[in-house]
Amino acid sequence: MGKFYISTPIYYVNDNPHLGHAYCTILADFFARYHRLMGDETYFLTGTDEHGQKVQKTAEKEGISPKELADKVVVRYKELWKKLDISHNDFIRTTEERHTKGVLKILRKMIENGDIYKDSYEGPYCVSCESFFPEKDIVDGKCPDFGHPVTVLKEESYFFRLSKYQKSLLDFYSANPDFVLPSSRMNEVRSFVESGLKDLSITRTSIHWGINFPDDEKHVLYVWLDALSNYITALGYGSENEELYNKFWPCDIHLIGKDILRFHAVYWPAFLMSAGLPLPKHIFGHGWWMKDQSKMSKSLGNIVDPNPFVDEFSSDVLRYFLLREKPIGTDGSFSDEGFIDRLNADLANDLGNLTSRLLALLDQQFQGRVTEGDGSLKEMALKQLDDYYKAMENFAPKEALEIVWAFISSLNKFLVAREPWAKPKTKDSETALSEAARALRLVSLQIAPAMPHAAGTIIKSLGFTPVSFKNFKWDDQQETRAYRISNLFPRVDKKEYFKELESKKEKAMETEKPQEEKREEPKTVSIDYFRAVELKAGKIIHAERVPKSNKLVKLIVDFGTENRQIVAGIGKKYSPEELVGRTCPFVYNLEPAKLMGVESNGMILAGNIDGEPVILQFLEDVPPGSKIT
Ligand code: ME8
Repeated sequence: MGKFYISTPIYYVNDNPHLGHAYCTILADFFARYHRLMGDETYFLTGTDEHGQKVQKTAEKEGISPKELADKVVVRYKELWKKLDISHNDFIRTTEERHTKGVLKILRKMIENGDIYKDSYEGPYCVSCESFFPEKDIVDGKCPDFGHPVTVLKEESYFFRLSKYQKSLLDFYSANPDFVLPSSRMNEVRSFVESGLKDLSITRTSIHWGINFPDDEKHVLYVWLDALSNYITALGYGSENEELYNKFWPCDIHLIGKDILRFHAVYWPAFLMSAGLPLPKHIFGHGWWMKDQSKMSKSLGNIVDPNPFVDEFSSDVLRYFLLREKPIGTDGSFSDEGFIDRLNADLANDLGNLTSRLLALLDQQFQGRVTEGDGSLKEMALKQLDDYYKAMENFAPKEALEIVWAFISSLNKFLVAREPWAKPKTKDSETALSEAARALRLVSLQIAPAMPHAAGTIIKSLGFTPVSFKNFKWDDQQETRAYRISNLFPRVDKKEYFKELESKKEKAMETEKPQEEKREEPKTVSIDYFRAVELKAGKIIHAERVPKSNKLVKLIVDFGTENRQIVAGIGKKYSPEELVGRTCPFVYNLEPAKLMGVESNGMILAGNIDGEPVILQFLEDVPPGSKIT
């Protein structure tokens, strides 16, 4: 029996889970379920990344402690994973005692190896990426990965001798060319390491929310050493019982988004080398789900919440869509329309119809009796199963499901050719239906990693006892009794669906009134009263009209340390194109509100000429984020 250990990233708790997080976790679940069905002893780990500046800052904004924030958000992750039938073996939180213990053990080993030293660091730092970047990579004051604004940071810091590991890393990549997958990403990583590695700052004195550096408590561990260690601390590394660690480490695959590849393919192996621990076998950097041409992110206001899709259609449907719609390595665009089309074509039509038609014919003609069939589909079935195995071993879910769907289409053709409905209760009809039932049993096994519920229902309704890939045999269970079920995936009327969606949105808009509270303002205000209003310069980096409104424009505004979404009522006077690139004054600490269903986090200042808004601008260039006092 083999062993298989797979992990997802641990997700930040400064934000609610969205479709991107769901995607990575579903992918990992898909592979974990497959390996369990292959008979491998499988360990599937997920969890949350709860320390660091992002969490500290969000908590401050919400007026709660970072731990309170983590406790609140972690529940949303756990609930979503339950809803999505995620079968993880463990869920690690970096605020757990077991994690701290393990991190300190790794750090101790790195110190013993002479790889940690104290110095001070000054350089461009991106708060969003929690990362310093080399000066040469900064363009227009923006980080090279995402274009977030960077600030110069100087502080005393402990460093890790990453530079010492440049050659060992390159040797390791040469010996393990499939360490990073897809292989195109291996080249990216190799070139990054070849271009030279600088030592890595691993502590902060400016952050308080994290694991303290031993014997120097003003230093807190920088989030990546803390976070990456979760992959072994969850297995008990550093505890009294390292049994799981000894059994499952090294990990077979760290599944991550391509955004965090460098941390996993360069820093993590170097940390492990320094601590004298084995390296993971593969790092897989999957592509992103995009919405409106951009990666989903809260600051761009384009995130998709997976919950309504599960509530309306089931977790099986969402899982199938995400796994099947785009290749794992590349980016894909999410649309409601694409979702419904996929559901109707693949699930309602192909699989749903095949299942209900076959079960109905078996019931009508043979009271559900399934016999041995005539073996006419066996060769094709086993050939496609072989191809499916290959796709799964290559971490290619879309391709694996395409193979199954090509088989489903052959089964539909097989029934059309044999026409069991035209010769009821004959021997030929019986063998054709029984043969198709055996093939559908195999289909249900092959879709089980993607759609555990549908797979279970199909196998049960065919009267077969569930098997795994390991003990699957085409000809076993010679006779069974099937029963009818209603269509597993009812067809969705697209027109009706979108009509209903629109009316739901309209209703939601009606209940969220624009913020037009009428308050008695005092005639004069004290300076303290005025100071309570935080005004800042912000640069508009994106603008688009709010659908169905000729007045409202959705802006993405750069405030130096973060981008914010702000809705402004200036759309009658200004087109979005005219607004992009301008730096204007904004009220920065206005209570968040929703305008026509769109979240707004601040307010642009504007004058008023004959009832028309006119925006204000500075006479000189003012950096985004400058305070206005
Ligand atoms: O980076 N499409 O956490 P995170 C697809 N805590 N996947 C997406 C996505 C999108 N639009 N957006 C996010 C962190 N993801 C660190 C990780 S690991 C030791 C520490 C997925 O909450 C993708 O897998 O920002 C990405 O790597 C992960 O969420 C980042 O989650």
